[in-house]
Amino acid sequence: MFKKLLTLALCLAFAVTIIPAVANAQAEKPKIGFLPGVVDPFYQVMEIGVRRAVEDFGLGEIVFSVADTWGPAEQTPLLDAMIARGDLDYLIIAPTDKEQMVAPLERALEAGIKIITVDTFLGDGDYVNGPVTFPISYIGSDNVEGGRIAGRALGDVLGGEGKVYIQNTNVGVSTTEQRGQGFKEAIAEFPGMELVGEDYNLDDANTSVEQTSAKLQAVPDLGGIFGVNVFSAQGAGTAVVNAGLGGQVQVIAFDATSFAIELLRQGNVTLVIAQKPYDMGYLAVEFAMADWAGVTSLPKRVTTGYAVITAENVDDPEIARFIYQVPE
Ligand code: T6T
Repeated sequence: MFKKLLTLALCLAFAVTIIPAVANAQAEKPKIGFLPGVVDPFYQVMEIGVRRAVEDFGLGEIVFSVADTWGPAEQTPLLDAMIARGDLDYLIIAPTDKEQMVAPLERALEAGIKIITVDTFLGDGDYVNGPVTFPISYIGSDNVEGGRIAGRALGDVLGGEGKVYIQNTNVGVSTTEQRGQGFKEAIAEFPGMELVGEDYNLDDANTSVEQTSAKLQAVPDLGGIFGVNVFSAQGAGTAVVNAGLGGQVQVIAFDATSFAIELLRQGNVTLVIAQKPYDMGYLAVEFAMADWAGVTSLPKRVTTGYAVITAENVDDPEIARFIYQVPE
């Protein structure tokens, strides 16, 4: 009898002391903010990944904010508003400029918010030995390699000869800058190919159409164009179609929007390079959760890979799953 009573008393004591502690630990979940670069299908798919992870981890809520146009002048006030809330533990962000977003993000860090960068990076992207090391990790594509894929594809389809042109976005954007760099490296492997220009459309599809149309007029024997992101590829493709040069001037489109895929199916785009924004978003939340749980050996760099989409493989489900599907 005495033994039974003792066991019961011990069980009660356990329940009183341990169970509330466990319940408390479960209640204490981190609050995560998500601040992508701009409103576009690439980041919309990333948001789907973020929200799915938030649901899977039972986090309930995410603090979300995004600018309508690209740039640090647009992104910084949104970041400051997130800092001012005073309740965020982590921020998943695609910095819109590799230098200009450093100081604003240092302010976030000082306010106790840990940073994970997705898609784009700060400094030189090397968070171990580079000039900026405070983010937990940089999760995104290998953009130099992405540019090389585009350059080699254009070189191959043009038989190693011809004039090519780059539609780029803004100076200082880590990703698109690296894509331009990789493209130039690949083009240099073909002695018969010549880069006849690179324009910056400020991430605006209309500007991209105007610039590409002007280039098509100025260089009547232009062989191919590399559009380095959603808006650049959209503008380049549209200008080529408007000029009646579809299929004649080869377009390599970065980012697998439904628009780019449509142009691919029509024969107006040669190749579409899909990134994996869903993975970037999901993994970033996972990293925040791991850090919150005390994991200290998270990799400072995660590359998420590509799917290269052509007219031949676009209907293969293993490839088609990487087309950016966003709700209408
Ligand atoms: O290409 C993506 C992204 O990777 C880049 O950093 C900015 O442009 C996009 O968001 C597409 O618009």
